[in-house]
Amino acid sequence: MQIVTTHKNADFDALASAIAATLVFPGTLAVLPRTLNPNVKAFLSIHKDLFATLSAAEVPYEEVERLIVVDANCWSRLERMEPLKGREDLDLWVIDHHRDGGTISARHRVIEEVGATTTLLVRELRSARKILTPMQATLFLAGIYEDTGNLSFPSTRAEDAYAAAWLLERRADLDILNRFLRPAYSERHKAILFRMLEKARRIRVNGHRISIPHTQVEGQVDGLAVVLRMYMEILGVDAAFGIFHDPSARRAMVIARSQSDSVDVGAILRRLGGGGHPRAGSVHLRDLPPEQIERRILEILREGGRAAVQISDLMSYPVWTVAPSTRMEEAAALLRDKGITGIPVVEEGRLVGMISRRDFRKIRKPAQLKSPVKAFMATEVVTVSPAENVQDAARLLVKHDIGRLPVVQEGRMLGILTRSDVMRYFYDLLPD
Ligand SMILES: [Mn+2]
Repeated sequence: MQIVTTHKNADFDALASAIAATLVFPGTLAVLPRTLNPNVKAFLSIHKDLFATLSAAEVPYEEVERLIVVDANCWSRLERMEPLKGREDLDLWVIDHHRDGGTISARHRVIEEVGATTTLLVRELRSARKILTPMQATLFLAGIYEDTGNLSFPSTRAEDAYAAAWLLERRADLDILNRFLRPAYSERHKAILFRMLEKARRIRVNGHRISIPHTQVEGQVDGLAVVLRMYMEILGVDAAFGIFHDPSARRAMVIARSQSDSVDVGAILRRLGGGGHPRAGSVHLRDLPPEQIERRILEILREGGRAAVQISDLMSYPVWTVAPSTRMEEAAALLRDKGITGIPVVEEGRLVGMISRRDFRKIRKPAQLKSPVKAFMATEVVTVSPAENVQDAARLLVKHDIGRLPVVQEGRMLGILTRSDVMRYFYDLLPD
């Protein structure tokens, strides 16, 4: 007997990979965990008859010769597979798109960093020229779209897009797909979100804006990831770790989402025994009060140190400066010759103002070109410290609609961070 299984709380990538594996390995039965994400549950309630699936409780372990694990590489994330763990004669396969944190040592490992595990299986189906029904194509496309955020997450690879194109050629139905991929958001979710927002708190850790809300939930509530994502977006934090705890059952679930490259929530929750990828992760915990979970998350975040790239790595220096007594016409010549739009005004090494092209609009008569820059300069200058993180600096540029930020430490100007320096950071064009 050959079986394929996937992680608990199966999402579309998990379900699609499992079903695709039954086509890649003919004669294989899909064993689905009892806990499914609500979208998948809704999809299966209508399409179940089209797949031959088995529940974990029905598996005759002695008869299993081959186990294929898809979209997971940890025993703890599988349901009821312990009896197969450590069986030497088992033909064990792992097909996954997350490189680290694996605890299954399989003879056959297909682990590649693509956006969705389904992409790896679609590659096999394509090269074997398998014929898909439109319904299969739709399910596989849902798997790829869900895990890549419709091909928009940074984890997306070109191959995910090729696989998606191939599935569209095989008549994947976007109407059906959109209906099931729409996040389930109910009155109950709304009530939970409101409770979270009432107590919302932002904290700063190593320059990142983080929120770790604690919320009591009774019994099983599906789809909390949707609530957490909305919470993160409303608060405008880089990452949120939602601790949903049920005191009567003494258990808690942590769901984390990140919208910053420098906070890898999957790696953080792996340290707590969970899993995920840089932008999304989760973990189930028992007998740990929420305060203690929060403390643990904060510890791990702090150990992570600063964001890899700091402003001091990006800023330009030395910087052209003028003195407060410099005449406006000289400043104008400097702006023109150097092709820049603003110059810091410095007195004895201290930043006292900024003179930019805009300030020249205040000049009414030619004689004013002989005046010192201090008569026209802006004295309220927005600055950053060299250890600040680049994302925050980018927010300042946008918020104040300025093109450059002097980098200042203890009143001394060290350099200047321009809009193009920030662009180089976002497009990964860093100097070696
Ligand atoms: Mn996946």
